[in-house]
Amino acid sequence: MKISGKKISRIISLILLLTMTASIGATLSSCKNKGTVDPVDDNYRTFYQIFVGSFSDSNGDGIGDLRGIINRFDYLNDGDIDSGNDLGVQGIWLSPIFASPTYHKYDTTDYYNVDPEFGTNEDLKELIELCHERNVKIILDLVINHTSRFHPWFLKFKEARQNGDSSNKYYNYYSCVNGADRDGRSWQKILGIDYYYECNFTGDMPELNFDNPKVKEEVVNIAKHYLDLGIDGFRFDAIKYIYYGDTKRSAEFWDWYMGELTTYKPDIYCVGECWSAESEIMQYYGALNCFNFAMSGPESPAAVAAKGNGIGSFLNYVERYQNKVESVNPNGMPIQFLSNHDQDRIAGAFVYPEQMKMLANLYLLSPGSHFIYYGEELGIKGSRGGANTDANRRLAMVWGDGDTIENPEGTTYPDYAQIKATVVDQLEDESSMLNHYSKLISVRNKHKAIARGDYKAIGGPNKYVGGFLVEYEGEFMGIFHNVGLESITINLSELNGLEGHSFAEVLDTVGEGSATLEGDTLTIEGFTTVILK
Ligand code: ACG
Ligand code: CA
Repeated sequence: MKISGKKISRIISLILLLTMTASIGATLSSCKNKGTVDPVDDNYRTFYQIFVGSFSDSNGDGIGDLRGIINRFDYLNDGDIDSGNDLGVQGIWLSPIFASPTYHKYDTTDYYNVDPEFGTNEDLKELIELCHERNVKIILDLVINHTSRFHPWFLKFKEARQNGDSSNKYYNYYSCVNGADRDGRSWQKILGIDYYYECNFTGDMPELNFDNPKVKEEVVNIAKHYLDLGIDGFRFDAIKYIYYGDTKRSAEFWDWYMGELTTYKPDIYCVGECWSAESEIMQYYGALNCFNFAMSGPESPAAVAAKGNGIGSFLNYVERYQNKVESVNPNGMPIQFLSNHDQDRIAGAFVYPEQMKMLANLYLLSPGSHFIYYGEELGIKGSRGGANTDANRRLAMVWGDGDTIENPEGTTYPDYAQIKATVVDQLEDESSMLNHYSKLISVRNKHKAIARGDYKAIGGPNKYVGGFLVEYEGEFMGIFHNVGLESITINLSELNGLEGHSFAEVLDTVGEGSATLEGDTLTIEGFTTVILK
């Protein structure tokens, strides 16, 4: 059971301050007795990443919008955990929704208004309400490192610089240096003067100056505004760019920022995007959970295993990564995903759907909180291709029921290469990818240990088979995968690491085949995962 650590202790100290009496132990147990939701425990959810403009269109302009998400909510979560008719996700991440000149909206001109293409602030409120009725968390993509170059702050900043008006409030809003002081970061000249503004993405994305207390106040206010509205947390964009090249200072910023936000609302769900090596990612884990990029993409240990090239490194990786995260932050958890809007879609890396399903088993039946990129559950494809455009990674959802959603501008991915089986088709086909994902998520939800337990890797008798001994609240569970084609029979008592443990029953199987347990003899068919108690 993981209860110690920062977040809980913040709440506890709050309660302690209020009562000035109870001991920590007593406070914790009284929380539990009242059935209060433990905020750390409640964050082990399966999220769905929605690239809003490509998901569902409600008004016929071909662009996905918030009402489109509202209309499609039953698909995501129909509020009935046992219905089996929905995907059953318990959280959604919306790609940026604020006013912006681009289709992806990672460059905002107004942090306080939904882009008209996506709807209105009222639509957002309605969506938040709907989420909460269904116990679904909703987190927003918050891009605070940079704004659009058309943001009023930037226009005023530029003008103040050009006029040499250092008393202007906006003069120091953006990261800016004299021509001679430029370093290895990217800088863009301000017309007519010898000042350059920082822009590590493109000149259209000027970077804010976090040495300026007013800017820090702005970004706190933005987050608080959405927390007040009922937003449950954020996916923070580009966290390493706050002080680009200086991880220590960037991490200090996130410590401070998360401190401000969790003081305001203790139970927020936040995840940071630091697309870097593990050693750098870990430096942010004191402040917040971060995406595990190493588990994504076609060469990850999970993908290697699903392709039939050996499951061993995957097993060891999962155990090691979980330990690593928890050693940095006892309340931390891995955040797993297969591909996002910046990567070629993972389904394109697999020829056989069975392998893609196996990959889904491997990552969704692992510890932490998980993000499914919209359409991944259908096997949607999309890659940058020769035109080198990210739009190809953000293709229209394949509903198959007349949704007017279209591909984003700039798309070059050929229609013939897209999957043919739509949501409508897949709902009816018991063996579809969609039904596989739906079952997987329900299995994950049913057994709390899968997301929350401590994982110990258990190698199998050959390179296709292996799993984990998972410990949670003093009980043990077994998760075993067979990523090969052939059925296999194992004597569990002979596996290294399982000494002294025996299992009594099969709790669930997910995959192409079935599994049986008789005494210590476990038989798993090919492309199948079994969960044992
Ligand atoms: C975020 C958003 C993205 C958005 C922006 C800008 C940032 O998700 O949609 O783009 O607001 C870098 C940044 C990320 C950024 C991606 C797109 N993502 O760090 O924050 O670019 C290397 C670099 C990474 C880099 C990555 C991809 O280190 O920094 O990500 O390459 O370019 C191993 C290594 C790892 C290495 C990888 C891949 O894993 O450990 O370090 O990563 O291999 O080589 C928006 C739009 C875009 C538009 C842009 C201007 O969405 O379409 O182009 O704005
Ligand atoms: Ca629309």
